[in-house]
Amino acid sequence: FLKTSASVQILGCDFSGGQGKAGVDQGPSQLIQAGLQKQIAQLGWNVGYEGNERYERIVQEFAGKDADIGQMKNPRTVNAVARSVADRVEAISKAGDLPLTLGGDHSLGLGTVTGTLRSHPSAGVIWVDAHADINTPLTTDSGNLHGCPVSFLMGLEGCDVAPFNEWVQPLLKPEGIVYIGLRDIDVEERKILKENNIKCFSMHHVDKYGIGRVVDMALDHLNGNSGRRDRPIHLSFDVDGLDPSVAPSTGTPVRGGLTFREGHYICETLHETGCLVAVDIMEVNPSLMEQRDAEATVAVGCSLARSALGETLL
Ligand code: B3U
Ligand code: MN
Ligand code: MN
Repeated sequence: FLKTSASVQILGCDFSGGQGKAGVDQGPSQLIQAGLQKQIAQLGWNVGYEGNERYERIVQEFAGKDADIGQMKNPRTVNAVARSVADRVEAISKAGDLPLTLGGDHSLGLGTVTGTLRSHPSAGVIWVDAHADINTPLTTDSGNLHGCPVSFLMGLEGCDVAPFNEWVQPLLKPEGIVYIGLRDIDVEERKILKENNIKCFSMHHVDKYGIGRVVDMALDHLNGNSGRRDRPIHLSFDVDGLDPSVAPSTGTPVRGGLTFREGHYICETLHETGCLVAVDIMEVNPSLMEQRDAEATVAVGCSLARSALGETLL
């Protein structure tokens, strides 16, 4: 497998229903306003952009009629948005373009990764995050679905629930995902990660081995002992994986995160593999913190995306 796409399609997902804080739905428009589309064009890509009208319609359709199902909050809205995102990412990817999805909260990851795996069934996922987002409807305390997308992607116990079971397939195997940056994991999530033998590089491992070896080991894990590094890769980057001093404007900041360079190094190295088939930049919430912090967070979201698309390679 070798990526040949010369076009990026930006998918702006102004969506906040997977968690409780308003404003994360302003992330995509702020990233675009900061000039992301032009910046990517300057790297030599053809760039398209599609906005949020489709998702706004879905949010309005369910407004006031989306009661909890079990613990799950806004289940119908999250379900319909993720389903729509999956269809778009799949279509973009099958057309040979690279989908760059801007969030919005990380429940969108259910859609983006599903879309990628429908197009590239063998793709592996690198999930950069302070959190594992692997709660199930049975284990979640918060009920926020941005804490659950990975368990739905794997079809873990408790995920076979309406309305998600109308379309979600267990396309992701536990060996098909690697985490980088973890430092805030719930007790039940820890059990799930252990039981399924899921590869996790927490901040402890980043400290211990350095980011260079961590990314190397992550790629080795996804590519097995084939000796080749040709597995298609989906990068799902939650900006709360970064330290709050670098990305302060996000819904659930956790101290002790990745530095500016560590975050960018991940993106650069994945670009260098030539195997990146999809990128998500998630959980930018410009309404949190002061304007200065919001601008810094938007700027770092843009530069992570540029790094994943080859900016720093000469
Ligand atoms: N694990 C907690 C907290 C959390 C997950 N993802 C974020 N926060 N951003 C939960 O709510 O499931
Ligand atoms: Mn996340
Ligand atoms: Mn997170």
